[in-house]
Amino acid sequence: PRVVLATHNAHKVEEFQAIVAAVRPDLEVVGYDGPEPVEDGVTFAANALIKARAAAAHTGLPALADDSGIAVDVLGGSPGVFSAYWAGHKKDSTANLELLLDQLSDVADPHRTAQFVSVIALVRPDGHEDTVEGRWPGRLAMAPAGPGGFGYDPIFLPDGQAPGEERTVGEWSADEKNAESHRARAFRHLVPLLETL
Ligand code: ITT
Repeated sequence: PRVVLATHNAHKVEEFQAIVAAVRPDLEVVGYDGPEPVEDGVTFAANALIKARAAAAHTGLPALADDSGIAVDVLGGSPGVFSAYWAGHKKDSTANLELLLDQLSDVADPHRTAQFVSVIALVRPDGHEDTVEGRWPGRLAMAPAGPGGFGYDPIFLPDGQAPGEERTVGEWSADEKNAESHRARAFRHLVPLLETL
């Protein structure tokens, strides 16, 4: 079976292809370069559905879309759905994570807790819709580290690492991230729904 992945973010495409290949190697994930709808939802699920519906309508294929972001507890869950544009209208990862670090400059551990969130929507040609969610808990580092990943990865310290040996996701390999991430966790919930494609 084929699905179209309704994202214009090349990092997400790469991560999805690795995550899907590990679990459903028979599933062919094709890219989407059709029109980008306006993401004006106020929840991850609403925005994921907006993107998946547009790609399903445009291609006639079952469509997957991910809407994701980082939710910082001490900021009441912000940047959340506004993660891609936190520092302005331009998608600038460095500006976004620097602004977030500035906003948390007075906040020390253990109050720097945050979660990455991914909601994946599946929209089928017959109009049937599902959403699944994955969360990845951790803390924000005081400064960025590591060349890997994208977005807020260089400042995210996932839970479960040995004290003194903690690395940001920017310092993790792609394989390590794809085994643990919010996107991988959401995808696990999606697997049973893909049986019937
Ligand atoms: P599409 O809408 O085309 O899928 P996008 O990058 O605009 O691409 P979102 O609207 O879902 O996607 O914004 C997600 C933002 O949240 C993204 O730009 C990053 O800043 C952040 N983010 C999401 N997942 C992340 C991850 O795995 N690592 C680091 N940052 C992430």
